Amino acid sequence: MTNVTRLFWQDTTVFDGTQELPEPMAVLVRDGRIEALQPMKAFEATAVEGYTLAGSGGVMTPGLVDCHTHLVFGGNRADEFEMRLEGASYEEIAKAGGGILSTVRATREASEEALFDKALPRLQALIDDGVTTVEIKSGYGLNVADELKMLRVARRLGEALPVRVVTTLLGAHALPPEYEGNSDAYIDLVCNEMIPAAVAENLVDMVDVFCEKIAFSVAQCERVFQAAQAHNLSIKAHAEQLSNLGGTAMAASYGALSVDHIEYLDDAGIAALRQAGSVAVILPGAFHTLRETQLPPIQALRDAGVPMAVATDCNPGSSPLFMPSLMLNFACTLFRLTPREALAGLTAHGAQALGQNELGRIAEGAIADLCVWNIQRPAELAYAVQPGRLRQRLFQGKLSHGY
Ligand code: DI6
Ligand code: FE
Repeated sequence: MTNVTRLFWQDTTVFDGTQELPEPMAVLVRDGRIEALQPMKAFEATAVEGYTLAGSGGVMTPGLVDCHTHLVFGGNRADEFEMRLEGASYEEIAKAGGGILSTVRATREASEEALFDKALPRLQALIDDGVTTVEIKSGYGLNVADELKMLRVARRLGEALPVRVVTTLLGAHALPPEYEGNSDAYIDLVCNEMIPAAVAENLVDMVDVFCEKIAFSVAQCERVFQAAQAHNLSIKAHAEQLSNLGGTAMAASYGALSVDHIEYLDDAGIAALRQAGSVAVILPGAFHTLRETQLPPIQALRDAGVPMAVATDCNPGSSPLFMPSLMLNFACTLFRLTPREALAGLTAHGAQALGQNELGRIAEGAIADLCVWNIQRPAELAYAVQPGRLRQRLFQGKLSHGY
């Protein structure tokens, strides 16, 4: 059906992706986009043909944008969870061949079908919590065939469920065992084979790296960015998560859409983000799970006007947490974001971290991904951790949850 007109009209409070609007607004959706956003009174006077979705109360927000996930993976790491509870650190486990590499073994063994079947309910959990756009990274294959297998699963997930999937090649996530002692040769593989193969199959939208002592150096990550840009792919980085290597400033100098984690970010890194217009993605789920004590420099980012996004980072090791609304709560309680900042982080700023300015907003011309929640004020979404508050969800103008 083309040219379907829908009225979405309630005396709801509207959070537009940045702020709460001063009065109830009605939204007119045509062909999957927001055509008009008007005060209720003006809207009532306009006669429009079409389907009407009516109700009262609640809070409307943009569909949530989870801009950083690793939700396709094999196996799980409950054993390492237990080891960490007994005192082992994330880095120690990684150095002993566990951590990311343990998930690499399980992911390589899994068929594409098995990976898809395991990822589907994880993605459904995000959708049930209001997500309409999700970024999914590879990074547990670490060879051409298995990285492409992961990206294919990510693409298929977006075809199977009413959600937009943005894919990211994270070949430079960890050094696979067969390249032990030869990390530059592995970076050659990422640059010269993995990226071109993913591009040839149209499987990749962005390229990410893990810039860390237990992963890749600033110089190695820089080579990956050069290869990505040679293929016109956007870039982003995991940086300053466990230590400060300066990956943020380097990524910003290449125009990274975002730099993620950043607990150890310093003033030079913040200045670089501001200058490049990059988004700072904060991941309170990983901070919580790893019982990290170094807080990201929130006040300095705020003072510098760097947009902050919030995401689940859902993955089997450092953030086995598949609930975006819990991240709103964590961002406030652990990082002292305001509820408004946290919600902007999962909507407008999450979209910005994906280079998608038509998403994560309730504004004329934006894609009509919308959620209506059974709450009275936007701050309640961050305040309480309570599944089941999603009343309605529209994906590209079509109702996919509620009635
Ligand atoms: N940082 C993270 O938090 C995830 N990847 C990364 O580079 C963790 C991935 C994992 O532990 O499996
Ligand atoms: Fe991550």
